[in-house]
Amino acid sequence: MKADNILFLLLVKTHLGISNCSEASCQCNPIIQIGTDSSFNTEKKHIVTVTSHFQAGQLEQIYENVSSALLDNQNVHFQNLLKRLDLTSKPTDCHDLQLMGSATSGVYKIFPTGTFGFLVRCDHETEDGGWTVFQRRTDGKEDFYRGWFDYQVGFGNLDGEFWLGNQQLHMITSQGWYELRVDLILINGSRVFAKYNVLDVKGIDEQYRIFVDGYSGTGGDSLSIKIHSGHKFSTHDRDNDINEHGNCAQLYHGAWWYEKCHTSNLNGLYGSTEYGKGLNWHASTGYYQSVSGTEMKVRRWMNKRKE
Ligand SMILES: [Ca+2]
Repeated sequence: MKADNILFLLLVKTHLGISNCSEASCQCNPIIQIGTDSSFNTEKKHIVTVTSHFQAGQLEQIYENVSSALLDNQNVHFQNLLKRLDLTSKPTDCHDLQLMGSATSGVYKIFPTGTFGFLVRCDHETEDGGWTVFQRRTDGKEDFYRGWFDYQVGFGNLDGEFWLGNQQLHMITSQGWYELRVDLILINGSRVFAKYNVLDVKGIDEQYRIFVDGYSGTGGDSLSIKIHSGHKFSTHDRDNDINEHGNCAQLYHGAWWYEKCHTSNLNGLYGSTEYGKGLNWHASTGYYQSVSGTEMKVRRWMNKRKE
């Protein structure tokens, strides 16, 4: 029921209303009379007048019907509004938080599907924001030479250096289609980045195997080539690489999706200039330089769930 119709009926009640029509003179059905009124025909045009007569009871019924329709209609609107403003709905990642109005980078709790929620760092500044950060190196204070369990559940300080956790990364990126951004600060202070499509970050049963493709950016591609994409995660105490002669995580003091072994090693030894052991992003640093800062982050670009 449109508002102007309701208004019309209310006007009918008020102005034509019940007083024009007694029980004795009215018929059961409303009478609508259409005619012309020559007394106002000053411009030689026909003026059409419409008069109607309702029984009092009919009009009351119409009024009640309109009122209840209005209430039902408003109730639906109200329910829809509540859904949109549902204060109990929970953000599943930093992109959700951004949609809910969060505009400041910092630490927030998110509730990816299938989890009870956990704290993450959100980057709402880089490239329109909405990024959920899962790795950060800033000063070398945190020990990144850790074992499988630490990398699985995460470690460090979300306001400083940290690894969010392979399981958390898996739970976040399983919710839809994500892009991955790697931000790097080179030792000369310049900043470069690399972006990929995240095709998949598998779960524990596949040792958090990662699949990325579609490089773009300024730092060069040191992740998507076959050396990393499609490989399992390895730590010094879990050798999942395909290097038959050792454990890449031990050889290069890191934890990563090694093949045999790497073109990037961002969980390596901070500041190291030893071959392959530092925070290498080969396309930007080669194997003898570290970057001085890193952030790795994901952002959902489509809600569609993976099959
Ligand atoms: Ca090996």
